[in-house]
Amino acid sequence: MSLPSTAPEPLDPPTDRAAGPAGSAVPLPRTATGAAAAELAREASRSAAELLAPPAPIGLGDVVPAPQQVRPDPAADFALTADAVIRVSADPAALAVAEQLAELLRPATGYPLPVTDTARPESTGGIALVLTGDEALGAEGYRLDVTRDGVRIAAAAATGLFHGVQTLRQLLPPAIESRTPAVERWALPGGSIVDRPRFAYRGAMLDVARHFFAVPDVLRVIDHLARYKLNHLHLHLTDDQGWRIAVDSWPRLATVGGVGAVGDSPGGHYSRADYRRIVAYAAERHVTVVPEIDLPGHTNAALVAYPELAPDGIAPPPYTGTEVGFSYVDPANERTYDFVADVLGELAALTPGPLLHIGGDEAFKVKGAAYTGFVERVQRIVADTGKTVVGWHQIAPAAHTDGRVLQWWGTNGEDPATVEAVGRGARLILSPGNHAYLDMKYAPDTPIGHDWAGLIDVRRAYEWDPGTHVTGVPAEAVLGVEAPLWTESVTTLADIELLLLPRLPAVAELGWSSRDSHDWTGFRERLAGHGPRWATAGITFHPSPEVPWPAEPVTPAPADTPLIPAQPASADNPRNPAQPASGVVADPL
Ligand code: TNX
Repeated sequence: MSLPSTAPEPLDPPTDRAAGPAGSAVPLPRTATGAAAAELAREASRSAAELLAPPAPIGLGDVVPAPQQVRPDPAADFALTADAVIRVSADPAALAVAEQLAELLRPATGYPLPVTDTARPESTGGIALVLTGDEALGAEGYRLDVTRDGVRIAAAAATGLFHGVQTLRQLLPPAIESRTPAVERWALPGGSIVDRPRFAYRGAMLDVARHFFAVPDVLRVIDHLARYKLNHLHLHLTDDQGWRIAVDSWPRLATVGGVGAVGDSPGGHYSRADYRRIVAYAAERHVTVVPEIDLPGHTNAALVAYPELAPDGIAPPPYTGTEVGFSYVDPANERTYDFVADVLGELAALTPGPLLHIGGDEAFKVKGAAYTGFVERVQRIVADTGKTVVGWHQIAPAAHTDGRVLQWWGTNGEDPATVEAVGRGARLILSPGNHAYLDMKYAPDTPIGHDWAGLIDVRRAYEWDPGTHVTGVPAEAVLGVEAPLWTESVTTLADIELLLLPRLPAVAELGWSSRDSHDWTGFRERLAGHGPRWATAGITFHPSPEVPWPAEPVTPAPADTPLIPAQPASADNPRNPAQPASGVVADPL
């Protein structure tokens, strides 16, 4: 999905949602004879197209994350033509998805694709998005049927329709990602898909504290999540180097604590309006924002702004390095809890999602009972806001509270404290540092990133099972997966994308697809088809030699865009001589 600020206006936007065929401002004829003639003409053009047309170039199963059930029917390919219409159930949320679909398809096809909401949406001659009472699909599942006559996506809820639209997008040729009309046969492979996720929580984290990223960058990350059916964006809003969210009751947190970043990079913070915009943009894409205020450690920026929270009451200097574990708010000072209650209260009020993340990691200087006592009080404060608490798995020893969620970031799958907390009712989000940390380098020569948890190539990002990863934690206790992106070495949107892609789709597949579909060879082949899509959309990615990217040419990058260093072709990837997407950088947002 394009950002509103940069998306080109649809070509010839229909003024009337029931307007006529492409290029025509004339409504479809309403008489029976006229309608029959139009249908005849449509059938004739379809038959002619089929006589000349090769089969759809994409296979029905070539989707990431892998759908649960795929039944191809090669005789049922559908060609989207200029007169296609989108019909949708009469429901505001479903209608919004239909409009998003139209906005997705209009730039590249140049078709008007009028959207009509109706009590009984039909797919004939276009695409139907239908809300059904099919509870078997769950809140996020969908069914997609492609026949010669049209495409139908059915779901129990608008979220399922939205995910179905992401699948449909991947079944069209990569040129669908073009922001200007492309010459292409817009064929979809015939057959049906029935799909629903394995885990309810599928997310990524962006650290906006080490380096600050402006709102358009965050919106763009949300687009990437939505494309792969990820449904949570965790924002790491505070750390030693910067406080990134305005808090009315403690204004210096943002105005003083937000000025710096790692090195001499500029800081910044989100106003309440900025944050609301992020949350709303995410919600439109069926993504829930999970805000994190990291406590009691990782708080140097807060102490610079409010020294009264420091154990010695003295303001530390602003911190621009990358060490961890040295700062903390004073757990023995009542004022600390006023601060926590005010900050979390304001953030809860701004956040429609149910989760509030309190950090809890690497508080090396707050030990034992002081640490667990602090976490327990903060957990109660979160509960008082009506939200459910999430914390890094270090909070495991604290008492259980309703719904408590731990985020596992260990590297060896063993932690008795976590297992014990799960035994007391905690659920787990899996972010193993040595598989899911997107700030780890792919290879020794990756220009940015860390390697403290090892190198994480695409295969390593893919080859683990969230359901069995932590010894002693049953799959039922696993809420899902999240890929964190820490940003000590990440300074631009292109950096973010380089580390995200192509590993984010690997994590997305672990979160969405059933375990029996897990298959590295199949995954890397399906993933390969996304290189041309990203390149066409101007999205940077790492052209990993593990992935058999197609060698066909892609839309060239604008002349002034920096390129990511080319990866050598390798024996592992003989089909990669063409460097399909040597890091095309997006339009400035
Ligand atoms: C560990 S993982 C951290 C972060 C760093 C990250 C760098 C975790 C909860 N804490 O503070 O940014 O490593 O990879």
